[in-house]
This record gives sequence, C-alpha cells and structure tokens, in this order.
Amino acid sequence: MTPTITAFESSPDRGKGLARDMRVRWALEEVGQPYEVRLVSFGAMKEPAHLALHPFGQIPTYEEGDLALFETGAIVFHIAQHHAGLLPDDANARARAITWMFAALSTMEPPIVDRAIARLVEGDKSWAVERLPLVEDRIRDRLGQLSSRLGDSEWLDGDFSAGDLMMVEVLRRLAGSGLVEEYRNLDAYVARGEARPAFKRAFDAQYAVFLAASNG
Ligand SMILES: N[C@@H](CCC(=O)N[C@@H](CS)C(=O)NCC(=O)O)C(=O)O
Repeated sequence: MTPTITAFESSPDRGKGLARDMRVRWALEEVGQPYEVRLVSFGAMKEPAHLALHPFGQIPTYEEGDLALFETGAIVFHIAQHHAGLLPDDANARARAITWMFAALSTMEPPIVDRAIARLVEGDKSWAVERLPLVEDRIRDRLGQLSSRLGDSEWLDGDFSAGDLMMVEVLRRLAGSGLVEEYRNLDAYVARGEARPAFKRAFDAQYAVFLAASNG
C-alpha cells in the first residue's frame, strides 16, 4: 500500500529541505518505498481534518491504510521496522541504532529548536541578543560531545542507519549558522548523508514543491 505523507504547501525554508517531511521522504527513498504527498497550508494544519491526524496541527503525518502516524521519530521508526535497509538485523546493533534516533531527537534537537525560537520568535525581545549566545553554547556542548563520539567513523555505529538519517537531519537544521562547520568531522558527516542518492531524491522532491509554488 502506498503511504501518503503531508508536507508544507509553502515551506518557510523556501526549498532548503529543512522541514521535517524531509526525514520521512529520505527514509522512504532509502528503503525504496514510493509515496504520495498531500500538501497542506498553515491554515489547513489547524483545521479539524488535519488535527484528527496530528493533534498538534503540524507536518509531517503518515497514512498507510488504517494507520495514521505523526512525529517523525515514530514515522521513521515504523518505516525502518517494516522495510530492510535502515536498521541492522543484529538485535544489539538495532537497539543501538534506535538509541541514536532518540539521541538525535531528544538530546541534540531541543537546543537546536531553541535557537530557531530565539531567532525567529523571540528575536525582537529586549533580552534576545543576550540569550542567543547562551543557546548557541549549549548547542556547541552537544556538538562537541557528538564530534568526540563520531571521531573518524563514517557513521555513528557501523553501517548507515535510521540513527544517522535522523542525526544528519537534525544537524541540517543548523544550516547557515556556521556551528556544525566548527566540527570538521560533523561537517563531513552531514555532507556524507547529503551525498546519499536517497537523500538527493528526497531533496529534489521537496524542492519541486517549492519551485511549483514559486512559478505558479
Ligand atoms: N516533533 C515533531 C515536530 C513537528 C514540527 O515541528 N513540524 C513543523 C514543520 S518542520 C510544523 O509543522 N510547524 C508548523 C506549526 O507548528 O504550526 C516531529 O518530529 O514530527
């Protein structure tokens, strides 16, 4: 059954592929599962029809037959569980790859989201200029720890896994900040993820949405 995901009708990142539908698109491309996309406006995301799929009125969602999921961690995990290619067969290696998915979402991503909020939502507050460096230092702490663990390895734990997919996607949210570039191995790690053919297909698909919206 072909799953349907939701994505922004008009992504605020203007085609940079930083919205979270990229994670789901990339996972589906990695496992070779075709999918359909339903584009939603900011208004429609807060309407009852979308809220029935996503209680927080966000994208992406994932529908497959009777199943409707939200939260990219759950969606990518579901895809990885049902298709070969994103989680190792060995039980311990699989558990470690899942650990990296959680690490990306619950340890790395929160300060990175804080930075986006500090800049985009709170940027006009009197204390914003003082707060931003504090938030960025918290990100640096995590990047430094991740950099030490990755060392010269290609991926976080053996072969590329859903843990790497999620980590690369979370780090990509720092694009333009210069923060990842402070850690040579993390910069190269993100570039390795972005060089994967499945990433490129996913990126091109979301970029096509931006192009179509701009042209028309
Ligand atoms: N924890 C959620 C976060 C989802 C999320 O923040 N989605 C953003 C797009 S990347 C969104 O829909 N923002 C619009 C809004 O919150 O109104 C996940 O990983 O799926």
